Amino acid sequence: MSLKLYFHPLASFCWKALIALYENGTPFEPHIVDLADAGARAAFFNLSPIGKMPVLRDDARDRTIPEASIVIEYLALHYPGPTELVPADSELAWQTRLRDRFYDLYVHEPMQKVVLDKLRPAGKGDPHGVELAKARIKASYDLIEREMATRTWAMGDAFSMADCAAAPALFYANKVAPFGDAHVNVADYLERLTKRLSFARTLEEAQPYFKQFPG
Ligand SMILES: N[C@@H](CCC(=O)N[C@@H](CS)C(=O)NCC(=O)O)C(=O)O
Repeated sequence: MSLKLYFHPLASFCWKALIALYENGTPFEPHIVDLADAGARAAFFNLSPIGKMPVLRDDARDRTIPEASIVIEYLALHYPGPTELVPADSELAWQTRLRDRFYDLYVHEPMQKVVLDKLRPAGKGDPHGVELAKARIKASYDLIEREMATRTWAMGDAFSMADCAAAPALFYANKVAPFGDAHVNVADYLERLTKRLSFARTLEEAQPYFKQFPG
């Protein structure tokens, strides 16, 4: 099989790539990476020296692709399917990328900050940083609330890379900074995402690992 995905089933950025692959039924060989295992960690860093997942390996083109958004861009370019993850229309494409960046930078990364803080050694936490991260997430919810009042998916009627970004970001953000009464549209959007088959499958496969999630 040409494509191999290096990932962990609990890792939120890996979900983004998995959703894209499942969305188009793109065949790939799954490689679960356990960074806690010294041998697996060394092998993974050999493939991708920054050590962040997901990483896509395409043996047919001899390419190693890090970064979830770039993995999706690569899939859209070389392995397109019925779901146009990045629209061919360049006007819609930049808008899709803008929303993808929004979900990564202003929901996903602050959510990671809150989660990773829980894993820090005692006395090494960053409560101020966590407070700022939660405020950023809440501000993002307010923006999403307005935007999703009139949309089914992040770009409107068509599911895209922006929804692949939104799904893991909102799923985990809701755990660390729960949606409030003012975020009904955000909650409804997450509900739609969890019912989308590509994300439902990703969540089902993560189920056995959820006990490792730190709160
Ligand atoms: N900017 C990267 C972020 C990837 C990322 O943060 N991956 C996490 C898992 S969700 C990871 O590999 N963490 C391991 C580590 O930092 O050691 C992307 O979009 O793919």
